[in-house]
Amino acid sequence: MNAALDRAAVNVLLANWTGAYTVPSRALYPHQWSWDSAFVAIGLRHLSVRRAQRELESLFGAQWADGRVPHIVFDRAAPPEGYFPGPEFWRSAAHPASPAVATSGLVQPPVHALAVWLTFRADPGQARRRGFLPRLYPKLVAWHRYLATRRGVDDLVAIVHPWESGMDNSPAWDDALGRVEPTPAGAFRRRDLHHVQAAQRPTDTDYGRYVRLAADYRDSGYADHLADAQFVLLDPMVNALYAASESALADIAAEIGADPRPHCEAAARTGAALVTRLFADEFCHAWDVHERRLDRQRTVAGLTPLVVADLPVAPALVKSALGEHFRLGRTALPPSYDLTGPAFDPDRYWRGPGWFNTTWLIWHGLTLHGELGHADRLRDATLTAARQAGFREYVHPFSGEGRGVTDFSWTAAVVLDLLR
Ligand code: 2M8
Repeated sequence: MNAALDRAAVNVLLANWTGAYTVPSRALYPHQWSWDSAFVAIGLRHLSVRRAQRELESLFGAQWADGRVPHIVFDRAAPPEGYFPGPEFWRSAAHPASPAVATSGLVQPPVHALAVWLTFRADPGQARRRGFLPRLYPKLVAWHRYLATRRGVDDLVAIVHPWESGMDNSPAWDDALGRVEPTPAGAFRRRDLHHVQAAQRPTDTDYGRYVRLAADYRDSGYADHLADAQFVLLDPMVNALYAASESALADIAAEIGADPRPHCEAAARTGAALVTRLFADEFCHAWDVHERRLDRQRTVAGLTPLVVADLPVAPALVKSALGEHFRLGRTALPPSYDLTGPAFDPDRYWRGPGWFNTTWLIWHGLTLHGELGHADRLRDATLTAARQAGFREYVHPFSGEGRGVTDFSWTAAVVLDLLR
């Protein structure tokens, strides 16, 4: 049974490989996405460590001179009408810090150093021969320096657009987005609805606000003046991955003979700030920097700080995962949003469906904190969900029925990682 699932996961990763990286989906996402590539590498390393390394190297090949790793790297050969917003919207070439290839100017959650470390660990000898870590380490350091300096707020990292959270239409952004005047729907053409039913995607009003925020950021010269930006949020998942990636950077530094201490200290500072600033009601929430308050809604992002080592509130997060809001072990996959929350929608994207990458993060965190029974059950449930639905983008959290696109890369990748 597992052999068939393994073969099917490998086939998805092979089919979505372009020669230099893996597209998330041939249909809906025909370019390279930043955090998708990190999850993909975590799976690909079991198939070909060379390819997993290449996946990450391709992404960092598009790093900006200011250290930012763009959330999309565009494939010149892909038809321009395939995805909105495309290169003509982002106009990265006009920016002095941009790379030779066209990219977006936003970022995504910094899971990369963790992916680089896990890729190294799959075959340390081969990675050493290729000089994989010495090549990636300075790029990862520059990436984290961008986040800490240009996006830093009191030892945490801010996002300036919902797309930067990876959880685009999460209800945690509703309040802040409500203050943004949407660009009229007639002023742009969505392409996503050619591939997925509207009921499983963000609304037109959401898109109008995404477009407004992205255009304003672009027109500021991607300047990161947080005081002037409309949407400035501290997201628990972005910061959990930043802390976990600083820990991975410490391991990488030690391996290549650099000083791990600054990374250990940064991981500890961010871990502590996650607790003091974002933890309330036994859960981690998003903080609105302008409004100076927590959004008390619960999303799966609030469980992902489990990936942070030595997190003092880990037992409380495990308890919250098992409780009525997420019912860990009693759903097909952990829902992306509170099952009892007012905005819960089991079909609509990041407002309820279960996702495989966030499930992998919870599994990884449970393992890290020694919760092996819960971790094993979650692994089994994830494999069952993939067997039943295939490698779908997301699933209905109760029935496990597939939603979004099929043959989705990170789904195949994290399933492969759980199988091997
Ligand atoms: C989704 O986001 C993109 C915008 O970046 C979109 O909807 O067009 C999100 O699920 C995001 O987390 C993911 O990285 C991306 C590609 O899979 O798709």
